[in-house]
This record gives sequence, C-alpha cells and structure tokens, in this order.
Amino acid sequence: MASSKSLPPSQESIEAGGGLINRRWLMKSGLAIGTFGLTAGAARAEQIGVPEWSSTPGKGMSGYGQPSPFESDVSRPALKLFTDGIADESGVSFTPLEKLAGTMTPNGLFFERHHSGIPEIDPAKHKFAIHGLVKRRLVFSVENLLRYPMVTRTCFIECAGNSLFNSLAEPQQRSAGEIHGLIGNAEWTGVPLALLLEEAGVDVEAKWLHVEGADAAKMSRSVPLKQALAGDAIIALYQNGERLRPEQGYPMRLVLPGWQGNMCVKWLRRIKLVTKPLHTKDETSKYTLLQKDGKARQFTFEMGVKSVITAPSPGVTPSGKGLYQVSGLAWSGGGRITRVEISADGGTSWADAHINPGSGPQALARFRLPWLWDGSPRTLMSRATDETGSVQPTREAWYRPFAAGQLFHQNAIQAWAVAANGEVRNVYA
Ligand SMILES: Nc1nc2c(c(=O)[nH]1)N[C@H]1C(S)=C(S)[C@@H](COP(=O)(O)O)O[C@H]1N2
Ligand SMILES: [Mo]
Repeated sequence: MASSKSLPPSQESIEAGGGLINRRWLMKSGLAIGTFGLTAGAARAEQIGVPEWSSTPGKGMSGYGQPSPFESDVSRPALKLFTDGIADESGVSFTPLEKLAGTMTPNGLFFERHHSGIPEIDPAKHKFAIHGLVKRRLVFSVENLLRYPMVTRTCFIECAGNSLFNSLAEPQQRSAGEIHGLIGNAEWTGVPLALLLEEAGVDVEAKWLHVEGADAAKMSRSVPLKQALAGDAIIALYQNGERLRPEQGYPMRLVLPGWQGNMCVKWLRRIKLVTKPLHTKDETSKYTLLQKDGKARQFTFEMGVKSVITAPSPGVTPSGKGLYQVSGLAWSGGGRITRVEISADGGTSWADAHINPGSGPQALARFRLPWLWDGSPRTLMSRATDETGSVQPTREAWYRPFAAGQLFHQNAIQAWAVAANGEVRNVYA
C-alpha cells in the first residue's frame, strides 16, 4: 500500500492507502511536519520586505465591490446548447467549483440555466398570481410580497442535468466545475409558499401546482402540493443577503430545497392549483429518465446523494510529492451529509474525511483530509452518505437501470487520476 519511506513512521497517522493521513495526528504533529519537510513551499530565510503597495495610499471606496483583479480568471464557463438563431440564449454556465472554497456560492458565480435567455423585469411592473382551485385568486406585486413575513434558509440548487459530460462514453477532460458545476449553494430569503397558499385558501381537490416563469420560454413545471409544502418551499426574493440576480430569477423565484433545479422556476409569474400534473414540455421532453426497457421515468424530484473532490482536480494539480489537502463538496436532496469517505487507491481502501460542521440539510458540505502524496500515480475518489443512509453509487451501479446516454440525476462517484507529473485526469472507474 503506502510507501513507508515517504510516510511519517507512526501507524496511527495512516488513514488509508495511497497516503491519506489522520487529520488530528497532523494537527498534533507540527514538529513532524517540519521534520519531514512537508511545509510546502515555505522558504525559511526569506525577508518579507516592504512592497510597493505598502508605501503609498491605496484606492478609495466603491459603490459595489468587485473581486481583486488578480482573480479575474474566476468566472463561469458557458456552454451554448443551440446556435440556431432561435434559441441562442438557451444554455448553461457552470459554477467554477474548483476555484472556490468553503460552501457558499458567490452570487456572481452561481451557475445559470436559461431556456430562453434572461428577461429584464421591471419590479414595479411585475405581477405574480396564485389562481386555479383556490377560494381567493391573489395577485401580488413585488412591493406586496416584501411586506409578508419571511424566512431564511440555506440550500443548494442543482440542475437535474448536472454532470452531463460524464454520461458520454469517453471521460471528458474538463474542470470539476465544467463537469459538476450545475450546482450552487445560497442562503435564500423569501416568503414561505405555505403562507400564501393559506391566504388563497386551497380547495380540497387541488393536488398539484402548475408553476410558470415570466421568461419567453414560459418554463413551467407540475409540482405535487403536499410534498412541496412539507419541504419548505419558498418564494425567494433575496439570495445571500441581496436581491436575486437577474440570472437567478429577479425579482422572484420558487426554491424547493433538494429538488431538481428545473422545478425552482425563475422569474415566477403564476402558480395555478390543479388536480393533476399538466405534463408540460419541460417535464415530458426533458428531465425524464430513459431506462433499459425503453420506458422513461417521469417526475424524479429529489436530487441524489453526491460528492466531488475539487482539489486536486483537473487543473488543480499537485506540484511534486509532499503534503496536500484533499478537499471537496458533498450534498444530498435527501437531507444532511453524515459521512464522506475518500480513497487514494482507486477504491481499494477508504478513509473518513472531516466534514466542516454547520451545513444543514439540502446544503453543500465541505470535506477535507490531509494527503501525503509520494509522487506515484494515484486515483482519488470520494463517496458521500446522507442522513437517510443513502450512499453515493459507483458509476457501474448508477448506470444499471438506465439506457445508454441517459444523463439526468447522474450522481455516480467521480474518480480523478493523478499522474506522476501531477496532471489530473477524469477517469471512469
Ligand atoms: N422561468 C425559468 N425558470 C427556470 C429555468 C428557465 O429557463 N426559466 N431554468 C430551470 C433550470 S433547468 C434550472 S437547473 C434552474 C437554474 O437556476 P439558476 O440559473 O439560478 O442556476 O432554474 C430553473 N428555473
Ligand atoms: Mo436544469
């Protein structure tokens, strides 16, 4: 297994094969880290000096802050799905997962999925209606809604088509964000849907919601009423403390924690209470799961348990043997993440990663584990478990029920192969 020469001598330091080491041991062993020359890149005798920027006063204030110009490569890679002149604005952009740390997605980097571009909505003119099988048809302006009692809740939104590149026969050499970045995590503030439905007075026959957006695509989905209410549905007006960005549905969107991103209708225009699902174009032609028998599963709402290592990952490469931190994100539509295991030997042995405390249900969790890389080729994998006991499947197990090319709800374990030169490649394991 691990080469004993490059590892610290103590057995208690070793968590699993391939150089995964115990975090507590590492914290206690500052001395050992120095002794083993693991303090990556720190030159001992260098003077820190007085740089240019410490000698003159800096710039003044700004109305809306921007990232450092040195971070200008941190942006959302975009993929246009059509170039037919009709649906040019229909596409996706990805959260650059490998360029971020922690768990929250900055608003300007939150992935985008538009079926017909971003409408420019004047909040003074926007109207939102609740109608259909209700006692009172209600029409809200943004100003009306802002006066209702609000709640704040952190959760992810993940596109059901996330990880779509991994449904191709050959592993694509793309960044972690381009492969798995159709997900973002934010603190949403808005009015509980339950409150507005109570005011409208729902008729007993009403079992489903028909939810529609104000974009030209009129994207709409059928949402089962009872489960939506049980799952803390919110009409969100704020994201990470500020008003929603136009890309995320300004001035209001539906947020259904843990469910397909597609159901979180942006630029929310109306919710109609109905007896049955409406089988809209967005839930029949798409977001259905093609099985081996040729039939497609419709209405898979909840997103599965999933994780991805963001460091190391393609483009985030170790530079020579030594100490690194394996780190990544885990999430589940089913609840809290309770366990993340990491393998550095292609799935032969696994070690429990440390999960950053404080992440709630249906929210991104950050995991970490020290890794002492001996410089030989290694295959890194992560496997998440949620509070319901669901375990992230292998690629083979995930594909079993599905027809080739089925891409929605892909939550298989991701393997990254680290070569001796540090290059990281996407591999199917
Ligand atoms: N009105 C409307 N709502 C929409 C969409 C859309 O194109 N129009 N895209 C959906 C899809 S497929 C996803 S995955 C999420 C993406 O949310 P985001 O762009 O804020 O990341 O919004 C959903 N809500
Ligand atoms: Mo989506």
